[in-house]
Amino acid sequence: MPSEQILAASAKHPKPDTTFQYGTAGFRMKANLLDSVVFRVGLLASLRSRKLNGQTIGVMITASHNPPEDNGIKLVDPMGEMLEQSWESHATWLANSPDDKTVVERYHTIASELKINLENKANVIYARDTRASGSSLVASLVDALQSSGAVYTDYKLLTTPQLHYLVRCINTKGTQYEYGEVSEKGYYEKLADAFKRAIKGKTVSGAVTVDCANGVGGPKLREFLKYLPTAADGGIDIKVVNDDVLKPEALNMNCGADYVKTGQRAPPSSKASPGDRCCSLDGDADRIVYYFVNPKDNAFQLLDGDRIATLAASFLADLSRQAGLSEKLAVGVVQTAYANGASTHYITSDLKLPVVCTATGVKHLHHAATRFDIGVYFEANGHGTVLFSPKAVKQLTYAYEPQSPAQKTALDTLRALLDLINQAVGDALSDMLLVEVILAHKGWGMTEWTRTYVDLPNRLVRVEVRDRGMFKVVDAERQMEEPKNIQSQLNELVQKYKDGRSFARPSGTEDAMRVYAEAATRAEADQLATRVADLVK
Ligand code: 16G
Ligand code: ZN
Repeated sequence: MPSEQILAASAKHPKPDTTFQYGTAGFRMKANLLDSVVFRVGLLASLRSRKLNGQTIGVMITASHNPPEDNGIKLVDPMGEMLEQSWESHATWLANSPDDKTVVERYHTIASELKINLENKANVIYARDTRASGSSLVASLVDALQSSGAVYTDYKLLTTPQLHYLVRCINTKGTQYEYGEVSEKGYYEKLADAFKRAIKGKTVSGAVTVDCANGVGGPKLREFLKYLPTAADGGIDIKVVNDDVLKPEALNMNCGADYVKTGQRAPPSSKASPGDRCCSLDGDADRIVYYFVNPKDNAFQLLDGDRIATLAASFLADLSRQAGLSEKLAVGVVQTAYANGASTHYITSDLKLPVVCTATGVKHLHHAATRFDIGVYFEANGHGTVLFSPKAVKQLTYAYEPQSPAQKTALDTLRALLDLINQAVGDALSDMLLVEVILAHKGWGMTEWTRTYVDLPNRLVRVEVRDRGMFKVVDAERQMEEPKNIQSQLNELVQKYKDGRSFARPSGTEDAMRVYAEAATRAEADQLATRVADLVK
């Protein structure tokens, strides 16, 4: 009987005295607290697959840019998207069951409330990043999958986006939406082939140095290089740095996308010369930021998610115009309130494209991007991708007949990008190749890319508060509804600053408030941030 098996297996994974919550990116915390959570998420993965008639569900064990001693777990839905939001509360409920008996009871309650046929097959695949705690957490997961009778496959070490890719490939196999071959090799081959088609006839100037945060992106990028043509073969030269995965304590330490974005500086280990094109991935390779040292003034210049979004949007809108498709396909950009005001202004005023603002967290942006035919979404921190609607896919792949050789060329590039860009989730390796392709097409270096607009000085501060639960934010986190009096005071403050803008929101991953402020000068942005922080303290 599965119930007895689940009960017995659960007893091996006792819950510590902690309250868990499935947050913006699943459960994430110190790895030594996660054993019971992983077991219970495994049970939920079985339920989710059964609910969806045996479609394959993904489980990723990673804590992304967090320190090495942390870990985390998140579920991937059949098309490679994040777990449907309504299921997050089931995950939280199951994870907080006080004892094993309650685990089994709640497992059955979820099944009966959601009308899940427990006789259905359950299929689950999983992978992990390079953290030392990963393999023991995988053992807890396997206990859950076995005791709940799921069929499962261990994909060992993968980047988060690679797992999302595999889930999508499995569930689309044999349909008209077949996404790719179900293997890690299939991922490299698909992207490498798309890259070759996208870069055809163009030259990537100089090498790009990729900081892999000493995470799983390192070995995966090295493997990927075997499939990518080098510059001598009309491709790209990629220098891999910070790819030491044998020293677990090196993960995300003084390197990686989060280090670079938060500190606005290159990793101290960087040997790049002024002008060199560099980028950094995070620990599970779903985030990327670019940067370089400007040879003119030796100043560090960051090109974050906003820059990648604007670059991609301008290129895709140009291509769709050149292909003769601009009437048919609506191009738009999705950002969060953290997007630099200058980038939003550039998209609306210069590119003349619509911008939608959503709450923080990939799932919100992803969802909003599906409303465009070509929806570009990026968080400023470098999480993002471009989504093509079913209508766009149809036009690009067979319905549309180009009317001239120029239209055909643009259409071919769009088709290549459709394959190059990970449609399941933001993917640092795919995003990097996208940026490289666009720079090559535009004939741009980092200086030209930087010149598109000037970032407004900004400041982000973390504020410790007694209870962040008392803050209620609305309008894509830009307005504070509760406590009642704060927003009007915030508005008054903001009015005093030229180009001032500010908001405060409770963090979804830490017990703190975050305050963002921007203004015409550095000093004013700092001052505004401090004043707003005082308001919420
Ligand atoms: C999570 C989100 C990330 C977001 C961050 C905000 C995903 C996969 N990850 O890491 O996109 O930027 O949370 O953190 O959605 P915060 O709520 O603590 O500011
Ligand atoms: Zn990540």
